[in-house]
Amino acid sequence: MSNEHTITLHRPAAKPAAKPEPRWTVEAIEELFQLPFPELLFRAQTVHRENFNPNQVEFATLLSVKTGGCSEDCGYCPQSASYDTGVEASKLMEPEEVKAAALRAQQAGATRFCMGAAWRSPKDRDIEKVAELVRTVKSLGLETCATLGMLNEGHAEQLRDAGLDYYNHNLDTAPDFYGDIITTRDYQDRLDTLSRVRDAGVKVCCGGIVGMGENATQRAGLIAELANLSPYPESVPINNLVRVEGTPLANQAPIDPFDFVRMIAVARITMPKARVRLSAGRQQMGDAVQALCFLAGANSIFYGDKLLVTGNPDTQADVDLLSRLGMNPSAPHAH
Ligand code: SAM
Ligand code: DTB
Ligand code: SF4
Repeated sequence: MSNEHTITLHRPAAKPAAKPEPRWTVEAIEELFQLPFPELLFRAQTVHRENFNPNQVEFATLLSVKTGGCSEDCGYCPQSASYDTGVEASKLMEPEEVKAAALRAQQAGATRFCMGAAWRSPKDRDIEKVAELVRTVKSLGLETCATLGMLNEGHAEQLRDAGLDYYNHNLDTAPDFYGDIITTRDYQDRLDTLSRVRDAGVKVCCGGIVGMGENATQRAGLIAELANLSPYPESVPINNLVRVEGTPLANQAPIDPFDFVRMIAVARITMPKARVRLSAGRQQMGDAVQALCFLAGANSIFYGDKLLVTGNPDTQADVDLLSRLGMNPSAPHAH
């Protein structure tokens, strides 16, 4: 017979378990999308104000450091070698040219500089060269971001050691719609690169595109994938499809602008501390819809007259827009 008074269990003091982040179901996210517009925006604004100054927007400038000729077949992309879009393939830019562009962006007021390359996956020697570009941009005091395709073992660490702050790698759409848009890689390939980036301690920039023919559940499905990454991305770019002649999605019907605003609001509610970036598609959007996006919680834009190969509002138009709204660009971070 055991004596409960004499048996003492000496367990080590339990470590407080890390609080798991709540998981979002696709259904719960669909319910957010179905809220009346004023209710949804109120909720998004409440979350935004708990986490950010709602009057500030971050300016990030993009530069295509290696353009066109990509071996992937992403149906939205003007840089895929599979489509005739008139984009000429070029080699990787030299550090001096990139430095000059980064300086111009900084002088115009950008605080983050993002370098994009039309690669499926960079080779070891490409990573060495991009690491040099990262060192150059970082030395100017800018935040650095790169988007180079799928990374292999060790690549994220090399970029981190060169001073890379963020890696952009988008999930683009819901898992069940992915195969309709891209056939040369699968969703798991994307998730694998995202884990490599996370494990290397580089911050994650990951979002997607709306307006590719996805249905409402698939839009919620993309948000669920993003919000359930643990932790969720620090930056979430929401792109409105830029319809480029020659790509399979060139004739896709544009979405209702209010649905785009809803996407921003739902990203804000489900990822409260992330920078939600109003990304591609601003040139086609108009000032009033952009202002609604800021009210819905977007607090970052791509700043500069070009995205990677397509157009973007010119810098003066953005400065004027923020000024008309009584808003400000975020101040550069202390380095
Ligand atoms: N090749 C790398 C990759 O795909 O990860 C990096 C560059 S790629 C151009 C970066 C992202 O741009 C894509 O993931 C996609 O979300 C976005 N993008 C490309 N073409 C677009 C378009 N026409 N409209 C909106 N977003 C687009
Ligand atoms: C992101 O989500 N959008 C940017 C950035 N990340 C690299 C790219 C948008 C590209 C739009 C079409 C083009 O100019 O190629
Ligand atoms: Fe290549 Fe990136 Fe364009 Fe896809 S999105 S075709 S991977 S450059």
